[in-house]
Amino acid sequence: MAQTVPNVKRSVPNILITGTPGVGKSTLCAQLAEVTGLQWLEISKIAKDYNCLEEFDEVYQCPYLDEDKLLDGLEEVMCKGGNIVDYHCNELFPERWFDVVFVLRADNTVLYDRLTARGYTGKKLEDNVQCEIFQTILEEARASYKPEIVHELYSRTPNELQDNINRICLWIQNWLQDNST
Ligand code: DAT
Repeated sequence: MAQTVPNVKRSVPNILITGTPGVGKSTLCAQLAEVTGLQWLEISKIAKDYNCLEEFDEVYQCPYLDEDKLLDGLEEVMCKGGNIVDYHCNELFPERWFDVVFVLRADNTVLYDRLTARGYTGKKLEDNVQCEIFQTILEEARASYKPEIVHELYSRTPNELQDNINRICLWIQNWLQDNST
């Protein structure tokens, strides 16, 4: 079972960047970590490093995730704050971990091309494009976190990427001002 830990006030915020695979999470997180100095936690990689991946799902061509083990492994670092968490799902995380949630979006055609370029085919490609069409990840975020901390950001072009980084940096500045003692 994941630990239950009381919510401790952080001096630096935790940010969740979520969205359908291919919407541009890693691209944005890498640049955001560089400009802010916050720590980028790429959950897909961390799950591997913490040995949280179990047997392979042949249909979806990806391994099952041991969520409790992953969450336990992340608890300490998340309590300290200053993290940019990058993952395509969001409902598995404790709500108290995050000060803001950004859901990245892309048009279906843009996403289709990006995922095809990544080598996705068949059911995996179709399911991910449908996930974006039905805005599944946005709905999941709105159901899992206070709606006022959930923001939708389109990331279709390099200009939009830059705008999003500027917007998140501004959000961080405001948060730091509001939460300074
Ligand atoms: P994710 O981490 O959500 O799976 P990614 O960051 O790997 O997505 O991006 C998928 C591809 O799209 C990759 O080739 C980089 C490109 N990309 C990401 N954001 C973009 C943007 N705003 N404009 C143009 N291309 C972008």
